[in-house]
This record gives sequence, structure tokens and C-alpha cells, in this order.
Amino acid sequence: MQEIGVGMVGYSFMGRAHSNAYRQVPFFYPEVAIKPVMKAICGRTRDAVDAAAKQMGWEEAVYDFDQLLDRDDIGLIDINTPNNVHVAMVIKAAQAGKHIICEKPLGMNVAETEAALKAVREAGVVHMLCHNYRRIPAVWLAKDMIEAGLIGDIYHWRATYLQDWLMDPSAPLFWRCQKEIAGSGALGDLMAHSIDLALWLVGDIDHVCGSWRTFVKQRPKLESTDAGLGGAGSEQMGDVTVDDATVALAQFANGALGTFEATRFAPGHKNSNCFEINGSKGSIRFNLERLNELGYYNAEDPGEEAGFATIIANADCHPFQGLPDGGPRYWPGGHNIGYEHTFINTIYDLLEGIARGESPHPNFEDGVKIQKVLAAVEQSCESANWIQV
Ligand code: SOE
Repeated sequence: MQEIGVGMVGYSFMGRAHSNAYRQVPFFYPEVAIKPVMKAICGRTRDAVDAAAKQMGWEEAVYDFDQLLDRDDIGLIDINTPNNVHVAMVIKAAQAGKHIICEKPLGMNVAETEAALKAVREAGVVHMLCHNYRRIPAVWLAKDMIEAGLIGDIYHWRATYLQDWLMDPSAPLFWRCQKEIAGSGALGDLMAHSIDLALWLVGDIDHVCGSWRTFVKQRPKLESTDAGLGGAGSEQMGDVTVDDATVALAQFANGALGTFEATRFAPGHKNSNCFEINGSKGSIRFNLERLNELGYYNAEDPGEEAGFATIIANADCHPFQGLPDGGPRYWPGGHNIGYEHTFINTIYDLLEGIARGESPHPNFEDGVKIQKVLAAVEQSCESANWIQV
């Protein structure tokens, strides 16, 4: 079997999720065209990278990104860093001829994402943006149902992405609270996922109108600038320069109307990523906290018993769930899968894309489109006007 060496940068939450996926792909996707080999993981803090390499199964730890690029045994670069360095790394990796997967959002602004797209096109490498929620079987099934015309003409898109992990005012001013590192707050971190799903499931967005708030305006500065949310805060306070919550209205090119809400200030909502689509023939609805389920209402169902049905989308017939020769890929139907499988499915599609020389969606072209919507929402929040995307 063909192999590809992987070099990863970043080793916290997303680094762990992606590392697990590289380990699991050959087990759950025995038919994968290219087997990933976990060559080296990179980060700045030596002890932490060494520990991560050991725990997650990487052959080596390195402390300088260029060390990944100089190696002939590494063909794929996986970027899981804070947002402000994504594009510089993408450009370097593309120029070194490496295939690339990058965590969302692709860049800090539209110009940056366009530069990333130009670099991968010029280098002719395969590129993918990690919006893992597309590859939940229930979400992919929703796409198949829309394509099959089961929902009819789409009238409404309604997305809420709600979390509550930043509500404590004593939580430190880590990088996700700083515009120069994160680009934006709930907008680029959470609404970016909903925008990706909306563009894919409903279509292009023409106009947006948004509003945002920062509820906790100052937070304790971190004692060490490299520390994350769990790091120790100092006595000194610093300004939060991103949104804690953003809402937006959207007009789609096909005539549908959309609403988006993204917040880190919704108590009780840990990672509640929901959407609902209403069309001329029915509705579908999804909630990440019940990710094996897809709600479906068929408007043509007769009788008093008509109502939303719950499809348990983990049988062999469902997307990503059956082996090519039959039988379950993960577990027999009814045995739930979880968050980590979204990354396994994503990395499988990336490896197949590399084998075919095609960039699986969402790729950096989608990344530019998503960034244009993010930028328009931001402009609208600043100007209190409707903005054309
Ligand atoms: C934090 O808000 C976060 O980890 C996001 O960065 C991810 O993209 C999202 O999937 C889960 O929440």
C-alpha cells in the first residue's frame, strides 16, 4: 500500500483530534488508497511537544516548522495552530510541495485566504480546510436528501452554534480573545462552521446583516503568553478585542432566508451546533449534541400522525457507515459514533483526494468563500448596514 508521511504543527485540542484520526483511518478504512505515517509533530514548547509526540504516537517531535518542510519523507502538512499563522504556514508548505490540511478559519481576512489559495494552486498541491461537521453521517445524509429533492425549494436556514466555556469573567485573556491572533471571536470560531454548512447545504449567500457584542470587555492577562485557557492569569487586566457573540441575517442567492447565531455565552450549551432547513416539501433539523440523529418532516405525509421523524443515521446504508463490500465500517447500526469519527471521515477523504490529485471540499476555494461571508458579517456589525458579500 502507498504511504504518505505526515507532519503536524500544533498539539492541543485539534492536534489531538487530527492525530487520533491518522491512527484510526487505516483501521476503519482498510480500503484507504494511501496510508498515513505519523512522522513528526511540531510545536514551540519542547517538553509539551515531546510529551504530545509520545502520547499521540508521532515518531518524532520537532520545534521548528521549517524542519517539517525540509524532509523528503513528509508529504502532508497538517496545521492546527492559532489562526494568525495559518496562511504563512500554508504558503511555505505549498512552496515546499507539500499537500495541506488546515484548521478553520483558513485566514484572518479575505486577502490572506486568497493568498493561501493562490499558493496551493501555483504549487499544484492538494488542499483541504478542516470543517469536520460536514462529515457527520447525519449531516451528509441531509445533503443527500436535499440533492434528491426531498426538501424541495429551500425557504429557511436557521443555525445556532452555542457554547458557554468563556462565561467566567476570571477566565484569562488567551489567544482566542485577541483579534490580532484569532481574527474574531465566536464569529470565526463558531459561526464559520455554520457558514460552511449553509454554503454547502443551501447555496451562496448574497447579503448579510449582523450584530455582535463583547460581554466581558477585560480579562486577566496570562502570565505566560504561550498558555491557553487553563493558563494562570496575572493581576493585570487586558482588553478583549473579539466578539463573545455574533448574530446575522442572510439572504441566499436562491431566495432562501437565513439566520445565524454564534455565542460563547449560552449557559448550559457545551457544544450545541444546530441547524434547521425548511423547504416546500419538508424540513430537516440537526443537533450536534445528538449527532447520530437527523430530524425529517415530510410535508406530504398524510394524517394526524404526521410529524418529525428521527432517522438514526448510523446504519450501514448511511454515509461513511458501510464498508464497500457490505457490513459496518464502525459498529452495527444503532451503536452510536461520536465526535472523533468526524475527523476520521475527514482525513480519509483527504487521503483519497491526495491519491486522486483532487482537493476534497471544503478546500481553500471554499475557505475564501467562507471568509468573504465572515468579512461581510464583520463589516455589517461595524457599520450597522446590510452588506453585499
Ligand atoms: C472552541 O470554541 C471549539 O473548539 C472550536 O474551535 C471548534 O472549531 C469547534 O468545533 C468546537 O469548539
